[in-house]
Formats: sequence, C-alpha cells, structure tokens
Amino acid sequence: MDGHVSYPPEFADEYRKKGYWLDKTITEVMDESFERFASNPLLISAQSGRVFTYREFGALSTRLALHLKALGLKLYDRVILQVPNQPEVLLAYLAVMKAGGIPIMALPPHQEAEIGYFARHSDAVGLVIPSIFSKTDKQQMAANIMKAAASLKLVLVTGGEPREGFHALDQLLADPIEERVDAETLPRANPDAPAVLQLSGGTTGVPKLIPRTHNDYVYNFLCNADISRLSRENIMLVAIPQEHNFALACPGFMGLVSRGGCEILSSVPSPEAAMKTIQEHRVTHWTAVPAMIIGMLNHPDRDKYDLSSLQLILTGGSKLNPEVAYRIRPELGCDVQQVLGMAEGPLFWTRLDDPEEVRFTTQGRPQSPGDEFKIVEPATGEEVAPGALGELWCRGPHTIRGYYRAAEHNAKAFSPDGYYKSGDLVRLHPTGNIVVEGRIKDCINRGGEKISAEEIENHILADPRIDNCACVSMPDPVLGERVCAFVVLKPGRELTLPELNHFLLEERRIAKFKLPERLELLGAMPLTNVGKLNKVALRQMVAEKLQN
Ligand code: J2J
Repeated sequence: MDGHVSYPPEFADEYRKKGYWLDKTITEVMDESFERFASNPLLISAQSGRVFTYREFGALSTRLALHLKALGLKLYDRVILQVPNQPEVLLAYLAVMKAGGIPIMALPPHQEAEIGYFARHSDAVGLVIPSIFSKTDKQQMAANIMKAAASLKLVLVTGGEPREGFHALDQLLADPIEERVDAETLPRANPDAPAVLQLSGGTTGVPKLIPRTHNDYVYNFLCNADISRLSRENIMLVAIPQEHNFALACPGFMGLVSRGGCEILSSVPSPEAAMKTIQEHRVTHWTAVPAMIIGMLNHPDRDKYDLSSLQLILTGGSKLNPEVAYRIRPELGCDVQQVLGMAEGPLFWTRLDDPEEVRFTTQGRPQSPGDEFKIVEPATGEEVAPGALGELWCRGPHTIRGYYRAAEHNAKAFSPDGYYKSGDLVRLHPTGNIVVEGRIKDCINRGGEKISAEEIENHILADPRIDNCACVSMPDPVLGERVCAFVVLKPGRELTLPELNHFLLEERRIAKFKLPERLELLGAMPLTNVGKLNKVALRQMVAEKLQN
C-alpha cells in the first residue's frame, strides 16, 4: 500500500521466528473465537440492554461485510468510522475488515475539520456515522465533506433515516444477504498490510494516521490479554471511546474476545453510569482513564452501589498519581493495572504480581520480550545514565515504523534505526520499570484525550481578530490538564472565550473537546533568551493564576 512503511525484512523474519507474528488476519483470529465461544455473551449494550452472543456477532459482521462488498468496497479501501459507543461501532469495525477494507478509527466528537482531513488524506471511500451526535447533524457534515473529498462515495448511517444516496446501517444488518451471496467471496488481506488506521495523540498541525498491520495488532492483543490474565469469566466495562487503541486492543474488545469474555459497552462515561453498570452487570474488569477513577473515588453516592464484583481496573492514557492508586484497593475493593500505551504501538504494563509499590508508582515495563526501548537525550539520541530523565524511544513487533503518508514527519518522529520517538519524558525505576515524568511533545492531555497545541493554534490564528496565540496545558485536579489559550489581539480588537469558541466550532468546525477552557489576553508573547516563544513561562503564568 502506498505511504505505508513496512517492517524491515530482517525484523519481520525475526518476529515470525519468535512466534510473535502468526500470519493471520484480525478477522480470522476473531472468527476462531466466534466459533469457539459461540453461545457465550460477547457484547451487551449498557444503554439498550441488547445482548449479542459470539455466534450472532460473527454472523452479523459477515453479513455487513457482504453488503459493503456489494456496495463496492474493495480490498484495502479506507472507511472512516465515527460511531459512538454502541454495538454498531464494533460491527462496522469487523465488517470493514472482513470486506478487506481498512477502518479509520475517528472519534465521535470529531467534526468536519477532522473527518474532512482524514477523508482527503487517506482517499477514504466510506464513512460510517450516527445520524445525529451531540446535537450535530452528521449527515449534513458528511454531505459537506463529500464536496471536497472526491473519493468518498459510501456513507452508512445509524440511528436515523438516511438522506438520498446514503445507506441505513440498521437495514443492512437486517437483510440476510448471506442467503444470496457466499461469504467465501470476501477478499483476504495480507497479514503484513495495514489492518486499521488509528489516530495519533497529535503534536502536529493535523492528526497523523497510524497503520497497524494484522500481524502487529493481533500480537498486540493476544499478548496483553495474557498480561491482564483475561478469561471467559470476565465481564469488562468500556465507557471510553471504543475506537481508541486502549479500548480496542489493549486488551480491550479484541483481547477480551480472544479469551471468550463479555464486554459491556457504554456511551456514558460518568462515574454514576459506571457504578450503575458495574452493579447491574456484575462487571469484573473496567478499562478507564485515571480521571474516571478519581471521579468514582470522590463520588458522594459511591456507597450506594455494590461494586464487589470488580476485580481489576486497567488504566492508562494519562498518569495515575500514586495517591490515587493507593486509594483503589481500600475504597473500591479491587486491583489496578497501569499501562503506558500509545496508539503507535508501544505498551508498558505493570504486572499483576508486582509488589504494591511497583504497581502504584511506575507505569510498567514492555509487554513483549521482543520490545526494545531506550531512554535518551532527545537532541542527540544518546542513552542517559540509568535513572536519569530522558525521552522514551521504542521499537518492536507491535510498534509502527512510520505514520501513513507522512514521509517528511516520519524522518523526525523515528530514529534512523526505526525507534519511535515517544515525546514522553521518563526515568528507569530500579526494577526495570519506567516512570513517566513529563513530555517534550507539544500536546495537552485532557483526561487521556490528546490535543495538539499546534493544531488548535492554527485554527485560532485563522480568527481575523487575532494577531498571535499559543495554547498550553493548565492543571486540573480531575482531568489532569485542560487547554488554556494565550492570545495577542490585533489593535483595537476584543475577544471573550465564548466568542473564540464560537469561531472554532462554527467557522473551523473542530471537535468540542479541543476547545480552550480559558483565554488569557496578552500584550506580547513571552520569549526565551534566544527569542523563541516561551511556553514554560505561559504554563507557569496560568498555573499561578489558578492557585490565587
Ligand atoms: C502517563 N502518560 C500516559 C500513562 C498514555 C493504552 C493506554 C493509553 C493509550 C494512549 C493507549 C499513560 N501514564 N499510563 O494507546 O493502548 C500518554 C503518553 C503517551 C500518550 C499516548 C493504550 N498512558 N500516556 O493514551 O496514543 O504521553 O494512547 O505517549 O492516545 O499518552 O496517547 P495515545
């Protein structure tokens, strides 16, 4: 596939020889489970209560794949998925892959700016959307995007009457095409080809697409399903966006399916909803970002819920502070497993039998013996002394070698010998685990959701009232960080935060979660002594204001 950086042959050979890569596609591995655990419940929608067995889910995803093929989807065609946390997101995910296509895992809040960009950049042919999301007419969004993205032909809509030319996903799922067309006609992808395009956490003007191959992604979730010791007895709650690497493959939906467990998929991330669902479905495992755990720990009504079924919280996306980690066993009655994860592939896990101090104060060690990492001086790539602070670089059988169609950026984001430069500042713990201490990449981590400063700054600079701007993180007790925009106005202009955000939403059509939550007006930007924008000073400035 054009624009995909393959693993060098000597590494691929090694990964096969060591048994990491199985040369199976994701759907082949999923189909084995659909057959093996046929009558077990696989997925329950927390909102509708609908239950899918393994057999049913396998059959429905094949049916939808046959429809997609009949509608013209071809091997390696890209299809953007933007469905909120309801079963259709996973059915569409599997169906696109079964039809030989490559799903692009967009997030439900993304708007025209993001989806339009993904469509143009990837020449996507398909888009799967809800009719309405968070009061936004997604069908209108799709129609607008189609004007500038010539490749986009196939729009599937869930939960509403489709416009002319669009297709109702629910109707396709109800039409037994498999009685007319043999499933054997579906194409088979090469296991070394990209299976899924994930989204990068974002440090650049536009989000980068991350090609995960079948071989690397299958290994990814089979390996970490072991590390989390998943089994068919497990019931896992997922209320973070299902499209995320964490919810999909770490171990997430696919890891759980490989072991025969059941996922409870919820579209409501609040602590109350989580507690209600845990009680109702006797949830044993919860995939959550630290902000959700803090929300539950501090919830005034926690004692009203029976959370005794809960065995393990899997958490990552942002740092779990040790003070919070130490409260989990006494207050929630369960264990916690930390993962430092990246959609680019690297995964570090605390192990379930590590001593408490290691489980609570480190972010783990690599998931696979095939993973390589080093902690380096970012400018030179020289390894730092053990225990010293440095940037984390990673390479291995489930870490990409390059972003999709991004040759120029790849030259900076990867070392010449193929290490992914994470942008995270870490130090080595004496146990060999790592501890995340900060980052050098210019993004804001809002409760696990990454927001590229440059991306938002570019949108803000398009506002005619604005002369200059810089976005930085400001501390938040629950989410960890939120976006603060520092702005220098053009002479005689005025601006409030609601006015700025109205411009970003209505004119720039960006996702709501990226909006600045504070605006600071400045006469001039602070500069470092070499004349560069001083973001450290800006972060300090807003942190001090928040303390007063
Ligand atoms: C501190 N920072 C962390 C952690 C991620 C599992 C879990 C998370 C992600 C994810 C993921 C962190 N402590 N435990 O893909 O499979 C920050 C780091 C990292 C960035 C990656 C998964 N866990 N982070 O969050 O691609 O800064 O992946 O580089 O969205 O999140 O973000 P993302």
